This record gives sequence, C-alpha cells and structure tokens, in this order.
Amino acid sequence: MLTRVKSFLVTVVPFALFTSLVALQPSCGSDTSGDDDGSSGNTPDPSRRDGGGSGADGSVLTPEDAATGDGGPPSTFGKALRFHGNGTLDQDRVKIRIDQPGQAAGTWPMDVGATDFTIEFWMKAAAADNAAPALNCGAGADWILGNVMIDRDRYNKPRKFGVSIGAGKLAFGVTGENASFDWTLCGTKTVLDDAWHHVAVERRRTDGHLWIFVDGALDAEVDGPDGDVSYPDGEQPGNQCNGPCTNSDPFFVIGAEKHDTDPQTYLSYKGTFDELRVSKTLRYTAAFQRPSAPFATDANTVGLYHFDEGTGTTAADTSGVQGGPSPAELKVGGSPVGPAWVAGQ
Ligand SMILES: [Ca+2]
Ligand SMILES: [Ca+2]
Ligand SMILES: [Ca+2]
Repeated sequence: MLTRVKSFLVTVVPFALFTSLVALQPSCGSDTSGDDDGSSGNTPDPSRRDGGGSGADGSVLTPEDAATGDGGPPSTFGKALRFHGNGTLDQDRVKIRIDQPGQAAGTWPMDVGATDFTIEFWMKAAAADNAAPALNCGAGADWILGNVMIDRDRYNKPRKFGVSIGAGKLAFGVTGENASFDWTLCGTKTVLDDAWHHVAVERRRTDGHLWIFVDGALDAEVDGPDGDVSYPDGEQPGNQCNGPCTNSDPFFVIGAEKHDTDPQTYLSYKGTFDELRVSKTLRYTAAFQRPSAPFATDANTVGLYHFDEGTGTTAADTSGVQGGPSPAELKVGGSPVGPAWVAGQ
C-alpha cells in the first residue's frame, strides 16, 4: 500500500502578529542540490535536511515566551473540533472540496500547490491516543503511516501532500509533479504532550523546499520534490476506492486518512484541532512569535476556518477570497462520535 500516495495538508492559525509575517523568501537558503530543473531526478539534497532545526539565532522566542498556562490559544479562539480517530466510513473528519472531477472549469482557492503555500493550525493531542510509531523519514511517502491530520492525498497519483504524526513528531509529506518522487520531512519536536501547539507547514513552488514550524520555531526543512502539486483541474481519480475515489481525492481532509484504507494500518488523528489558515504564500521565513489571537484574513489567505460555529455540520471559510468561499463539511460519526464541537481551551 505504500504505492498509494497520500497527500494532504492542514492549515489553520490564529494570529495578529504581523511581525510574524516577515518575508521569508530572501532568507531561505537557495537550492544547492541543482534539482530545480528536474534534470537530476528531482533528488532532494540530504544535507539540507535540518534535523536540528532549532532556528536559535538569538531572536527566537520559545513557546514559553509566548505562552500562558499550557501554552494554548487564548479563550478568544472560541470553539474547536475534537476528532476521535475513527478513520472509517467517511466519518470523523472535515472535508473541503478542491476540485470537481470532469469539470475543467472552476475556481478552487483551497487547491493550493501551484504556488507557494502555508498551512497553519492549532492542535492539542496526547501520545496515548496517537500511536503511530516513528516513520521512515526522507525519500518515500511514509507520512501516510502516521496519525493523519491533513490529507490532500491522491490515490496512486502524483501532486499530493499531507501532515501526520509519528512517534509524537510531525511529518510533512509531498509527492511532486512527477509521480516517481515522494519525500517525508520529519520534525524533531514532540507535539503529543496534551498541550496546545501552533503548527505551520510551508512549501516553496520554485524548488519544492519544505518547512515545518512548531510554536514559531523551525522544526525541520528540506529541499523537497519539485513541480506543481495542485489538484489537476477536472482530473478523474483512480478506481481504488470500491469505485472511483471521487469522494476522497478531490478534497482537502482534516482529521482522518481520507481513503478509509485499512484503518489498522493507515491511522487517523485523535485530538483537538482549531484555527486553520491556508495561504498562497510563504508566511514564515524565520522563527516567529507564535500567534496569540485568531487570524484575520488578508490578500494572501485562501482559506480561513475558525471552527467557532459550535453546532451543525458546516464550518465557514471566512477568508473572503475571490472565487470562494470553500466551506468545510463535518462528516460526523463513529464511536466516540467525531468530530465533536468542544471548547477551544
Ligand atoms: Ca476556534
Ligand atoms: Ca527540489
Ligand atoms: Ca486544480
């Protein structure tokens, strides 16, 4: 099943700290691996894998600097969603459509990957509830074997991505425009400590560079797979989902492994999730003070979900982006029933 490529990503984030939005591009290291043109097989440069990723340059604020209590988002963050990791029957997840197969025309702002992107969110989860072991980091798509939080996979197809957790560390996986190349970037910071964490993952379009930030500190980075990883407009999914994967591939899924493929092997996230923001730019190029308030939208925001409804099965996209909004649908079910509306903190 490893050939099944999953992709995804999650996003979210509260904010209000404009200082955190300093342009990253100029400070990001250039791709020295020479794979930008794809002529060398799109091989990421292992030397650029930043296992340490402290980002400690003297200006870095630790999570404790910005945090109070358990470091979670403030009460102004309102409601949140609690997932229970059911991972079956299209339940216990949130789905945002990013394409309509068979219809080449259409505007899908949440279909990121043709440009730079940033996906941010808040999470709070316990290790005992997310048992995926350490993942095989580097070449390959082992991120799909973690407890999946954001799933923008496409079954057995390229141009996909996602975020999961293995052995308590984040994993950000991408399959590039060419199906032959996958990469799983693993973080180093433990996020399964039942405390709130702000997570941001980013991808640079020009060279596929990937970043993971946790609580404003760089966790890991790598020169990843190249190319356009957006969903090909109107493309029909494969036929591996007890029929065509039309109910999973063309969606940005939060809180579950989207294809419901053997939930004993492909695990779903069990924990709380709040404040997803997806942007068509790189928000962070260096360490930043983690947000202390919900985000507001701006010209680069393509999806913004506060998850403050507290009832019902729709979460609004408040980005105001042209071509939107991209409403999120709660697919409620399982035992315990998820996702459930809970207090943000
Ligand atoms: Ca909220
Ligand atoms: Ca690259
Ligand atoms: Ca598309």
